[in-house]
Order: sequence, then C-alpha cells, then structure tokens
Amino acid sequence: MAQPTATTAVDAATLEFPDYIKHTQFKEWVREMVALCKPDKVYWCDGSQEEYDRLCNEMVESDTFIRLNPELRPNSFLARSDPSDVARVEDRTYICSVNRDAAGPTNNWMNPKEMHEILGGLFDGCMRGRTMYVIPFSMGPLGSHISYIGVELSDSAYVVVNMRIMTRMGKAVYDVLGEKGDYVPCIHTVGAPLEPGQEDVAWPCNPKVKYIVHFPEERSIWSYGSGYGGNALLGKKCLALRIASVIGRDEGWLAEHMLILGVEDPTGKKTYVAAAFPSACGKTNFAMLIPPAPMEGWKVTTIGDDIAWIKPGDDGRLYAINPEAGYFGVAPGTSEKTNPNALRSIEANTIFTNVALTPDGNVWWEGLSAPPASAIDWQGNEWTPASDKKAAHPNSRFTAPAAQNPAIDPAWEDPNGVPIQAFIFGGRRSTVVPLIVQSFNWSFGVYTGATMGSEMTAAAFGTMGQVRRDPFAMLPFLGYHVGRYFTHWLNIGRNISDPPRVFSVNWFRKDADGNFAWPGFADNMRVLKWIVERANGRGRAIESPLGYMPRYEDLDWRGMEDFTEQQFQELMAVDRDIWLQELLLHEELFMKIYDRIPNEFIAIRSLLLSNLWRSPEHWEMGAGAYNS
Ligand code: O2Y
Ligand code: MN
Repeated sequence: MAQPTATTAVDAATLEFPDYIKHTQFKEWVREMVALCKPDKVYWCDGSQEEYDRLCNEMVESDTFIRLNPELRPNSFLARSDPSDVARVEDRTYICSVNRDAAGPTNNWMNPKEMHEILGGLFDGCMRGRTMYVIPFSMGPLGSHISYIGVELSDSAYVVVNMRIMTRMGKAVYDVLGEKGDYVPCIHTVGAPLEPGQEDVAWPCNPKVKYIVHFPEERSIWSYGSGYGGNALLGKKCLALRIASVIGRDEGWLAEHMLILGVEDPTGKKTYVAAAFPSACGKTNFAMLIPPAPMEGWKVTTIGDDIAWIKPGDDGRLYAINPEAGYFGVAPGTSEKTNPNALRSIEANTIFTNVALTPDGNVWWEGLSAPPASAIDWQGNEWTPASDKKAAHPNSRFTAPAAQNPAIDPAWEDPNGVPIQAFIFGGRRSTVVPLIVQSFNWSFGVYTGATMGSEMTAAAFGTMGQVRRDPFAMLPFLGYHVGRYFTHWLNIGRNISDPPRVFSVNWFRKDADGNFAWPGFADNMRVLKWIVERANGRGRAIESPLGYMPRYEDLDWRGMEDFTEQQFQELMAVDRDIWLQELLLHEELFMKIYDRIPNEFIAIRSLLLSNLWRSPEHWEMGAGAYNS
C-alpha cells in the first residue's frame, strides 16, 4: 500500500501516520503540535528528489521562488524575503533553562514556564490555512555515533527545501529513530495564519513578533515569526550549536562554531584543522582555500564551513564531524578571487536568497564581478550601478549541497570524523592581534579562544568598528553559561593524551594608512602551512609574550617575495601598552562571569602580564628572541 504523504483536513485525534513511523512518543508530540497549531494539512516529508522538485515548482507557482535561467543556473531558484526578515535576530533569541544562572550573562533568558505560556498563545492556531510539514533530519551522517536526530515541524516549504540541502533529511531518519530513539523536537512557524479566502504573500512572516527559543533541559526548540536562515532552519544554529553545546557539555564533547579543513602537504600527508571565526570573517572562504600556485603540492580540502562536533577518540585525539550537508553562505564578496570553490559549488541545484536578478535570469551580488548594466534588486526593484542602494542584501545567501564543492574532502562523511591536530581562533582586529601566534599550551589556547574579539561590520550586531568579545565565536550560539563552557574546554584538554595545538590568527590587521596589511584569501595558506608544520612538531618559531611566533624566514614566501620583512614585522608586532589595554578588556569579560571564571584564566592573565613586562629586547621580533 502506498504511504500517505499528505493528511488533509487535520484533526489531531484522527491524524494518520505513515506506518514507517514507529515512535510512540514522537507521534504523541506531533498530535499535540497539530492540536495547537491547527494546520489545514499535515505533510510527511520523505526527502526525495521528486518531493524537492515538486515543492520548488509549487513555490514558483506561488511567487516565493523565481526559477533562474536553466542554461546558466540549472535547477536553481531565487527567493526574496520580506525586508523585515533578513537575518538572525539575536535580541529575540532565548535560552530558557530552569535557572537563570544556567543560561549565563551572555544569553537572553526567560523562565521556561513563562515562555511556554507566551509561546502557547502565539502558536495557538498559528498554522491555520497552511500545511504543517514534518521534516525528519539527521545532523551528521545517518547512523554515525556522533550524529543527532531532529524533527522540525514547519509551515514553510522554503524551510523544507533548504533543510533538504543543509541536513540529511528524509524518511530514512525514522529507521534510525526506531521506537524510542532520542531526537530534538523543533517547532517552527512563520507566524502568519491565513483566514479563509485570504491570499498568501510570497514571503509570509510576522514582521512584529519573533521568538527563537531553546529549552536546554527539554532539549526542544520553538521558533516563531521568521522564515529566514538561522531563525527557521532549526538544525543549524539552534540544534547543532545551542542545544548540541548543552548535550556536549553533559556527554563530554564539543559543539563548536568552527570550519574543518584538511591540508595535504606535497608528500600527501593530511592534517586536519578546525577554526573558529565570528560571523562575517570569511569562514567559508578559508574552508575552501586554494593555495597560491607557487606553493606547489599543497592542497586544502573542506570538511565543513561553519559547525564542528568534536569528540574524544579512544586514541587520545579529538575527532570532528561536520553535522551539516550543505552551505548557507553569504553571497556578497564571494568571487573568483575570494572563493572560486564556492562559485563552483553554486553552479547548479542552489537556492539564492536576497541576491539581485540579472536580465538574463542569472544572479548577481556586490563583489561577484563587474556590475551588470541593470538588474532587479533583492527587494524586486529596478537597479542600476548608479543606484544608491545595494543590489543584493549584505546578508544575502546561497544554499548549496556540500557535495558540489570541488574541494570536498573524501572523508567528509566519515561517521567516525577526522582527527583534529590544530585549533585556530580568529577575529577581525585592525590593530593589537598579530597575524599568527601559537599558544604555549592547551590552557593558554583556551584562554585565547575565550578572549577572542572581533570588530563589528554591517552584517554583525552593534556599533560599527567596536570590538565585540566573542568567546570561541560562540557568543550568539552557546546554550549555557559561558564560564561553565570555558571550564568544559579546559576539562576536555585535561582528559585527552594528544590535544590539538592551538593558534590565533588575524587576517584583518591594518597599516598606518588604514589599508589591510595582509592580502588574505589564498595567501592565508602561508600561515596555514606554518600551523600544520607546528602541529606536526616541525616548523621553527620564536617565543613572544603571547606564544610562539614564526620569524619572517619561517613562512613560505614563494610568489610573494615582494612582501618585505618590515611589512611582516608590522603584522606581528606586540605592543606592550596596547596589550596592557587588551588585558584590561579581558578583565571586563571576566568580571561578567566572576563566579564561574576558571582559576587557570586568572593565572594565565598574570603570566601574560609578566611576559609583557619582560624587557622588549628579549622578545621583539628579530631582536634576541630564542628558538623553540
Ligand atoms: O542570518 C542568518 O540567518 C544566517 S547567519 C549564518 C549563516 C550561515 C553560517 N553562519 C552564520 C552566522 O551568523 O554565523
Ligand atoms: Mn556561522
């Protein structure tokens, strides 16, 4: 007998389930949510290509999608969101743990009972006139011991097709779930019920009310009012970071806002590295880096561009998987120069959101290429290069399958993950932070991650140019108390015999004229090569107050010989007075978590201070520094 895919005229009591769903508690939950949300239909997503194509076609019919020119962009679509719904909403994001203290000082908190009352009211009838899609998904390869299952109930077909790209979504998930398996229930609504006869809009959302809510003890997620990105694709930031960070804390592993890449040296030896950068620091570009041509024989492969789940292995090393299956990358700035592999990844089967449409049915965004003579901007208006508005929204996105990345690592779906030999922490700092430093040891490395900061850009939140402390790039994504999280990181290193080496990088340092002092992009390979050498116990370095640093001659300058030693010294300079100020800023962060600050941090801050007060001739680059 054919399985039902859609149940119409839904009554929770008589709701029909496909017979491949065997999980009694799951069925109860769906019944409960149907009774609350009151959708007109329930649709069981199977994850097939046929289903994907059908939903995309339906969205073309309903004007949510524009089909792009199939000759230029096969099987690809453009969506334009409501102008009020263009990004994650940090001020509407909550961690509703039973105790306020468990959420810590960096999260919005509300008592779970109170929040459930608010959500209960908002969700009551929120899907009237709409279909509830039941979206089963696995974060991580299906069946991997590192993976985790979620089920999202959503009234957005846009969410369904994006989730199919971003996760392993479909019927097979129910086999893993079985009769009693663990899963994270995720309920999402655009918050725009339709009255009988009311015509729908292309991008339904609730322009006034938005809630992105996590219940860490229940391990559940409720999202109301937005159809966009991290607010609506609940496997990503909500499950894979906020809820998974809590699960990881309880089970002894790490859920991190990190890319994972492999570096192959000319002998074929592969080293895996995970790197944390705050949003808008070019993570996807780094994850897909192509080394400069003169660095012959070096190759970078991608495991993931945004999130890493990292578990201790039996051999004392840390193993990481990318829980995602696709890229939800920022379009503006993506070009042949900055990221050719991303451009190859989005040639087909891609959903574009809020980019510009060219007259030949292609897409365009600022930084991609020379501007077209005319286009339709992300809000559907005529645009020319003379317009005073951007053609693409600064947070416009592409959703593309990871398998389309020409540099995808052969082990990217290995259920056991890949062994991590180095962690890199980066931020956007026009001053202060050197191009590259290796932390003295694990605890110093954890301190470095904890005190990361980044200058804010238009895409981030807050005042332009101001440094926002963003520990481990997890500030918006941590599901519990940040001080407790630091201790968790310290504990992880204490309990493994072969912890990764830890590094900090800064691609964004500026010179006295305000220009970027480092070319970045492909040339970041020069720094990455040194990191890999150090992580393998090779590579020369000198000791500085902050950690080990390469000298000019320790980096590979082939093809960049015109970059002078003087320029390099400027990038690496550690100015005592500026660093004393920086340590004061670390103190500001520590004051917020005064009751949870690890003892190690107080000690390390004192050691850094004492290092800075050593006579400069003992540590200034090129002056009497000693090798290590
Ligand atoms: O604005 C959004 O909803 C997306 S934010 C995002 C998307 C992909 C990867 N990272 C991020 C981020 O903010 O870190
Ligand atoms: Mn991210």
